[in-house]
Amino acid sequence: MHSFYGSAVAAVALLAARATAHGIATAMVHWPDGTFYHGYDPSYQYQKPPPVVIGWGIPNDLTNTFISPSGYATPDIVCHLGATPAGIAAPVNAGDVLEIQWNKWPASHKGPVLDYLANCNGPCETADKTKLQFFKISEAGLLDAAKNQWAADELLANNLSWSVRLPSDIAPGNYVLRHEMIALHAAGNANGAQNYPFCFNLVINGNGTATPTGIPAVSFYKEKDPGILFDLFTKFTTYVIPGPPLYSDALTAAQTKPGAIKATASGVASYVAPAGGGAAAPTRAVRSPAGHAVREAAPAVETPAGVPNAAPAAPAAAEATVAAVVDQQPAEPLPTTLLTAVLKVKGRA
Ligand SMILES: *[C@@H]1O[C@H](CO)[C@@H](O)[C@H](O)[C@H]1NC(C)=O
Ligand SMILES: *[C@@H]1O[C@H](CO)[C@@H](O)[C@H](O)[C@H]1NC(C)=O
Ligand SMILES: [Cu+2]
Repeated sequence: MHSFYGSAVAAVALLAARATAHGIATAMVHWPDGTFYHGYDPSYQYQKPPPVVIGWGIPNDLTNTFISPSGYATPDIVCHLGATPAGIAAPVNAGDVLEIQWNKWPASHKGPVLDYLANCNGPCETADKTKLQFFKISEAGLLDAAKNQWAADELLANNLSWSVRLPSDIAPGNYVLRHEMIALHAAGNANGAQNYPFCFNLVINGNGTATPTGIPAVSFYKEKDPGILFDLFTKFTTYVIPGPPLYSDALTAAQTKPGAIKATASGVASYVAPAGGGAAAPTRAVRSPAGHAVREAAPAVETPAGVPNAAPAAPAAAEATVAAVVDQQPAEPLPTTLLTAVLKVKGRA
């Protein structure tokens, strides 16, 4: 009996250790605005109603687990275990910096940090994750071989945060940001690497036109890739970062300690193109003098034929959603140019 009891206690202790190990990317801060967005936490499923956040849902991830190489060809590698699309998106601009915040990360879990984007080509809230075509926008692996210093160490040193800059030339639209760490402490053995991918919905505004070629996440990695089957405990001088090549116009962001948050926001609905055509002209949340975010029409985009697409007015229901996104507002005057656009959308100019 005692031995049975003892092993049961050991099993519970092991489960507890598992649940407290590893980490989740739980939030995103948009710079230069300093706007904080909650990502997803598996505990949200017990709240009634569960919070709607920009992070993809992973209610099955109750042990804070990871995806192994044996799962690389399954949909779980896309946005983590059983992930479901986020219900809202963060409005950002091409070229902006997004700071991803993790809730914890063990120092033993050395490895690379990777970021990808995929255009949902429609609302991301109903995206089929197996159809998303991702292109890599940021990668960092072994930073200093002599010191055995990795991207994961830098993330830890910066208070569990990682900054990624969006390419400035990509076409506006609804995108999924896939942020991932790969822990290599067991990767010397087959099937030993641990992937921790997490996804966030973005509405990216801007004047870019690039539509980088992507691939499905199930095609990113193979069990025997040099950056996946890798012995962290032998002598090495280089590390080959796994996955597809970096997008040619990828930009870099400085890795810094988190800056002061200026506001907390929930997010906006993905832009929905009007029936009958018209290119996606997403909207952005801006701060109105009254302290509410309002929906601003994105600049008209020239079609190849030279016909500007009309920036459609936001539907009334979406306007109401957007008006509620920014919870706290610093009192700051709205620039005149934005104010004009806002008034136009509201039909007052
Ligand atoms: C797009 O171009 C307009 C006009 O030059 C500029 O005001 C705006 O800031 C640009 N948007 C982005 C996101 O760069
Ligand atoms: C680091 O993170 C902790 C916990 O989230 C927070 O309390 C602290 O203010 C952060 N420090 C900095 C410099 O951001
Ligand atoms: Cu772990």
